Amino acid sequence: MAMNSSKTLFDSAIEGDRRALAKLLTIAEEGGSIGSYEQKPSWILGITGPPGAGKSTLIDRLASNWSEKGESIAILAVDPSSPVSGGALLGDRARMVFSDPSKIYFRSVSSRGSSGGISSGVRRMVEVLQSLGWDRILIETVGAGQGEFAIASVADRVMLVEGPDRGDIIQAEKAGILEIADIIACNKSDLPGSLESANSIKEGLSFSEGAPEVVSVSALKGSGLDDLMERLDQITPNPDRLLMRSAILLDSILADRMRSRPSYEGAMRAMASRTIKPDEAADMVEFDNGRV
Ligand SMILES: Nc1nc2c(ncn2[C@@H]2O[C@H](COP(=O)(O)OP(=O)(O)OP(=O)(O)O)[C@@H](O)[C@H]2O)c(=O)[nH]1
Ligand SMILES: [Mg+2]
Repeated sequence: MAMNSSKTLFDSAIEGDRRALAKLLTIAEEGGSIGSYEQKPSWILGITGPPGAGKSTLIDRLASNWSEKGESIAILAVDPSSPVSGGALLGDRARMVFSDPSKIYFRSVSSRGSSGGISSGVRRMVEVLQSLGWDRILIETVGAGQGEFAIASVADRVMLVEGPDRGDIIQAEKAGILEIADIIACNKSDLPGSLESANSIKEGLSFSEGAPEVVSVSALKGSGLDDLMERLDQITPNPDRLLMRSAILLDSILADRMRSRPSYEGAMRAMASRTIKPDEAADMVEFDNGRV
């Protein structure tokens, strides 16, 4: 029994046993208890953006560069095997072979499997990685919906990765991701349309106070990375963004808790059958000892 206890797994993981680490993360992801350990200070970056923008390629570059400086990097990639992104997971694994394996850990996080919602699963996994003393923890999520924002908001800084020809789109999305991102990396600067995209994003942001920084990079060619790394280390928390991210994460935790209440299903069905009004359905969801 002792072999399977969290304490033993924790000790093994801290000694560099990757299977123990993987098991520990699975326990955390599924909502199990891993005991309470001291959370060492880590640097946590959320990376989000549209499919194929180059998030994984950029993460791999950054992780390689940081590991060369002796830092340890753990990467949590949320659902990289979604239908849209196809074989990205295999790509990620193949690329990781070239990096120093003792300093870099890659783990994909399924959008199912975590109890109480993905953002809670990711949050618990991050806590495990923090306790084990990983220097930098990176969280990759695809897309730009509330769910992805919540996952990225687990981090204490957020980078949006964009590709070429996105200037107009991102201006239209202003009220979303731009309110939570500290920095925007306009990737694929080696391709036509990328600089225009960066300029158009910058233009769109020029009137907003405390707007995120915009940096042009090419993850493929490696250009602009030193600048990006420097800026990433200099991000100072913007109070409005911190508030916004906290609200998004809190909403997501509360929503996940509500959905797990036994009375939720009945309320939802009653509302769908139009026998009661939405507010009445909401009233049907029962709280537990005054808690959501
Ligand atoms: N030309 C060019 N291609 C790039 C660059 N960065 C990434 N790519 C290519 O873009 C494609 C998608 O890259 P990924 O790193 O998998 O993108 P991603 O954002 O992680 O994709 P998903 O996880 O599927 O959303 C791959 O074919 C990369 O080789 C770049 O800087 N320039
Ligand atoms: Mg990816």
